[in-house]
Amino acid sequence: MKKHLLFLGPPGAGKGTQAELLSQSTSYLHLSTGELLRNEVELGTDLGKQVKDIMNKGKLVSDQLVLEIVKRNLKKSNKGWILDGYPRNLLQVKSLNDVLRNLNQPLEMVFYLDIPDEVLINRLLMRGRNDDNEETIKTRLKIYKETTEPLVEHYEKLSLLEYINADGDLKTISADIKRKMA
Ligand code: B4P
Repeated sequence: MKKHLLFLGPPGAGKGTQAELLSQSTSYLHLSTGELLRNEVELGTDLGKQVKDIMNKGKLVSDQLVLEIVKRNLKKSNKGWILDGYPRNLLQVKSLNDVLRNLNQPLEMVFYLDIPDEVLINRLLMRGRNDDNEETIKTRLKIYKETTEPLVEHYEKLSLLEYINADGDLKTISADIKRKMA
C-alpha cells in the first residue's frame, strides 16, 4: 500500500475531511498546513499574529513561513504521511521535493479531489469558518485557479495523479481513495 500521499484540490473539496478519515484508518501522520496555521492563530503566537489577516482574506501565507511549519512537522515516519493543503504553488513543490529528498521518502501518490465550483461554494458557506464568507471564497478560488491548479498537470506528468470525484458522500469518496491506494 502507498504510504506517502498528497491531497490536492480547490478550497472546500474535502481535502482535510478525507485526509483525516484516511489518517484514522491507516495511522498515517496527517499534516494539514491550514490546520497548523489555524492553531497558531488560535494560540496567538507571533506566527499566528502574522498570518491571521492574510488567512481571513483568503490569501496564501508566505512560502517561507509555510515551509518552516512543514519542516517542523513532517518527520521521517515508517507509518506513512498524508500532506493536505501543501504544496499550493510551484515554488512550494520545489521546496517539498528538497524536504522529501532529505527524508529519502518520495511522494508516491497525489489524490486530486475534483468538484464543481458551485458545490464547494455552498459547502464553504455552510461551514462558516472565519475565512468562509462570499468575498473570501471568491479570492481563494481565484488564487487556487491561478497558482494551485497548475500542480494538477505537474503531478499528472509525473504519473502520480489519481483523479477522485469529490462531489459525493463521504463514504463513497473514501472508499474510492482506499481502492486506488491498494
Ligand atoms: P485549508 O485548511 O487547506 O482549507 P480548505 O482548502 O478550505 O479546505 P479543504 O479542502 O480541506 O476542505 P474541508 O475538508 O475542510 O486552507 C485554509 C487557508 O490556510 C488558506 O486559504 C491559506 O490562507 C492557508 N494555507 C494553507 N496551506 C497553505 C499553503 N501551503 N501555502 C500558503 N497558505 C496556506 O471541507 C470543507 C467543508 O465541506 C467542510 O465543512 C466539510 O465538512 C464539508 N465536506 C467535506 N466533504 C464533504 C462531502 N463529501 N459532502 C458534503 N460536505 C463535505
